[in-house]
Amino acid sequence: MLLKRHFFINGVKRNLMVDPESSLASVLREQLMLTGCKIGCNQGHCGTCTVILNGKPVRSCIVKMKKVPEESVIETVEGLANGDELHPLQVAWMGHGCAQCGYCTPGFLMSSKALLAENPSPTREEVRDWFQKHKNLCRCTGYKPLVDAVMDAAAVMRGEKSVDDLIFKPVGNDILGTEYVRPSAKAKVTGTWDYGADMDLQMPEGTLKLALVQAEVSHALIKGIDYSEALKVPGVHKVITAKDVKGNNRINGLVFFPGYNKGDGWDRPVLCDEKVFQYGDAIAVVAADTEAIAREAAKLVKVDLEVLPAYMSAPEAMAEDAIEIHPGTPNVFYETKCIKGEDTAPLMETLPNVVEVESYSSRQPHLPLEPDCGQAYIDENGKLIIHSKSIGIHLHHMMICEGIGVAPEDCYIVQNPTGGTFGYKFSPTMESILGVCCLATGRPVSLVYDQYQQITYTGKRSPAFLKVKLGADENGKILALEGENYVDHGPYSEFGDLLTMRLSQFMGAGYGIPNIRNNSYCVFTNHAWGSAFRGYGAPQSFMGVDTAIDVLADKMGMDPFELRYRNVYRPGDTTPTGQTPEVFSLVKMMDDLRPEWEEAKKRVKANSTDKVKRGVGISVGVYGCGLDGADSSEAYAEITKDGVTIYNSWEDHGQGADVTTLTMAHETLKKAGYKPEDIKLVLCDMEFTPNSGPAGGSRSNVVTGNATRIAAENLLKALEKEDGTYRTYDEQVAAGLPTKVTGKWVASECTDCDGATAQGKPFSNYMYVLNMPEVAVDMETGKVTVEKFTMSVDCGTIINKLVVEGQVYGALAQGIGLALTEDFEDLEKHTSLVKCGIPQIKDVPDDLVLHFYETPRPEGPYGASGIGEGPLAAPHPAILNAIFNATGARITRIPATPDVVKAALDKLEK
Ligand code: MCN
Ligand code: FES
Repeated sequence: MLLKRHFFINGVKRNLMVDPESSLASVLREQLMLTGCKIGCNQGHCGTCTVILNGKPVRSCIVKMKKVPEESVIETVEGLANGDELHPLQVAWMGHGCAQCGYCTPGFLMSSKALLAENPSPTREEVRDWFQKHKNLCRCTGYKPLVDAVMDAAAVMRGEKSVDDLIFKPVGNDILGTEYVRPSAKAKVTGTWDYGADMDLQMPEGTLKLALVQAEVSHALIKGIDYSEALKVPGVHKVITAKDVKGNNRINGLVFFPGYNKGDGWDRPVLCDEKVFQYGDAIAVVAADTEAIAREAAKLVKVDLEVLPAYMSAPEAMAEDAIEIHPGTPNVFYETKCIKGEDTAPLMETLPNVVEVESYSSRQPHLPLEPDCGQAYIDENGKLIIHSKSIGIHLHHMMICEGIGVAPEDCYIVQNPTGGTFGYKFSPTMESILGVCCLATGRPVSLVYDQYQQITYTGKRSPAFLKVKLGADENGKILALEGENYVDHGPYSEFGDLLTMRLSQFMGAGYGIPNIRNNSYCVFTNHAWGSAFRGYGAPQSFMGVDTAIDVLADKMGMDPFELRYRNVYRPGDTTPTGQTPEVFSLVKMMDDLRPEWEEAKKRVKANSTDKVKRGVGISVGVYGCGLDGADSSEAYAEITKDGVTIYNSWEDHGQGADVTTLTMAHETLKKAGYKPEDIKLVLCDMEFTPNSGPAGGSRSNVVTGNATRIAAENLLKALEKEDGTYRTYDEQVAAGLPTKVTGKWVASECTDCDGATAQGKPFSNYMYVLNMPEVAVDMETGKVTVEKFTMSVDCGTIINKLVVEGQVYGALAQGIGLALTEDFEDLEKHTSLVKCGIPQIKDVPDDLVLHFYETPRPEGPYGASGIGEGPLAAPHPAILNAIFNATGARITRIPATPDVVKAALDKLEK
């Protein structure tokens, strides 16, 4: 049955025939191709699909068409601008850098429009209340810039500001360090930035839509797969299993420390053949004419399993009777020892102040609002082209070609516009499945996860069980650190050794501790596979050490700020790996922050009551920029008739690779008079762009930034005339000189860490951070609210101010989530964005204070370091330390949910 309906959509009367049971979102997207309406959760939790229906904001994914009255007025982001004239909200969104990945942007814009129609002069708190009530989530921005944008747009609409005031405009020809708006911003605020699920709808006829047949147990032997019933479903083209895979059906997990890693890296199947290793594992794929048919048919595939014991944590997998998850490789498959300075055991005996603390860092889920998705096809040259959210297109190419059975020269990966990854897309799962299915069917294929699959079947932050012992002299100088740590990496070794090495590199980082003996182990389990997550190893390390430092301060009766101050890096100190830090900025940062710390201590005390106690905490955060050792990157610069084109593969999660590629090139090219608008970008398509390495490890600003700068420099060298002026394109061609050049940069001062001692110079640049949250603890319920967060950050020269501020706010919000709410532990409970504890606007304070330091870095492009991960290294121990300051209860595990805090408070009373 269908309904005949007339709606006014963005001011135009449309006649439609609709299924009464389908959602407004699907009609807008699939029948009208108004794909500015994004699907995040399809459950009404996230607000990405917000449109205005008869004047009210609605989450269109949960509005059934039978409930949409005839002659309804529907407004979507596509109708927000007035022709070429953007709405003040759109301009404000661009001007405040609100569209990072941009996936939440259309929903927020429509929600804001409805708010301002109802209340033209809202207070900041009213804006926050509105977004909370209407369930608008953002994972990238920390929300504060969004409130700034609404306030500014409202002022414009009231006639108090000009729309021109909202956007930065360069003075002269300088954009470095400014709020220059990213090139992708306009498409993001107008709903025309097409993500993978939008491309899915645009794929031509003949494209097969894929659905996974996934394991519903965590560990099992596969005895047989019967897909005969699925094949009978009309519209099903093929069911693909491991037998159809042309290659070795394994993803190369890459062994970074051969000789120390007991596995060979080839433990992860593309499609399970012999075993299921974790819940959600892909056993088969149904390829059909539509996604709905593929999903229905997938339910009919029967898998005969012999269920094995499932080890859902490192201790369980290490039990004496535990069987090997990968037969032939021990469950504890990698160990790294950090051996720095003297033996710590005798030292600990003599030191007057010794503490030992056990703690647990959780399995944090990434929770991007855009579920994973991608497409694959054979192009006109017979090449396999894979489009996905990959944040390492060349890296993934190296990891998957052999497994899917394609010659490396016959395959290219392209990054689609991406709605956030936070690191999970360092793992090339989707890419290999797409490749296999395209080769097996000979047809274009497209696969779009729903949010449940995104949550349950993508990698997670690897939890760690940490034991840290610190020994300090009578003045509080920490002279010895000992650690024993177990990382639960799930069933796939992929990057597990590298992650565990990070614990050697960052346990004790920021503090000049001369003697370290720290053992860290990586363990296979049957819980979710460990994938990269912003901070990668640092949140685990600082959970252990910065909690222990607070315990030490308490034991010594010393102010925790002062204890840290006495220990932060000073000239002569070295990192845990024995490297000399490239700059020493922490002392100055602490000197500057001290008056605010003293003020905060007074404030929280004055505002505490018996019912709500308040406290302030402090931690130091440090993270490195780069892949270990001599990391490198490449970019191209080409002069054209219209200007200069820059090519690199700086993958954009949403962090802003476009605007900073532009700025890196422009800062050099401006010498020849080029303006930002003369520079064209070609990014992240292996067919055209060189290997710039993955956008992980906060490396790109330094490594790809340098490569881009050098490409621009090399182009100017190639164009320079004897009189110091530069040839035009026509002159260059006429002179028979090259028009396209390469820029390559290598972190040549760096060395890999030694496998036996972890000593080395792994990173050319670091980020330095101080975290100072103020919390309120409800003594009855145990609920903790972060009321204010002050953060000092040294990221070297700021390349783009909007981007850097956005990175810090966003990471800070994720840090609050990490500390208090976010988890993926219970496979039955942690199944949606909300149930996984994603911070909503009211969970993040509006009172966020940032102090930037721009200590120039000798190895950074124009003096810059990185920023992406530093602010997520250690906000969580600072929050736990603030809870202690408020209540005297010491929490040593995250997330500190109300029940965890309440239990600690109850223990205190006893
Ligand atoms: N930047 C700058 N000036 C500096 C330092 C950095 O303008 N002094 C800019 C860079 O040009 C870049 C951004 O800040 O646009 C982050 O730079 P960098 O630290 O080099 O990190 P990458 O570009 O390599 O990005 C990856 C990093 C990581 S590892 C994760 S995970 C991450 C992140 O950045 N995931 C993100 N930021 C994210 N932001 C969003 N919105 N979504 C994600 O998924
Ligand atoms: Fe809001 Fe990415 S910009 S989710």
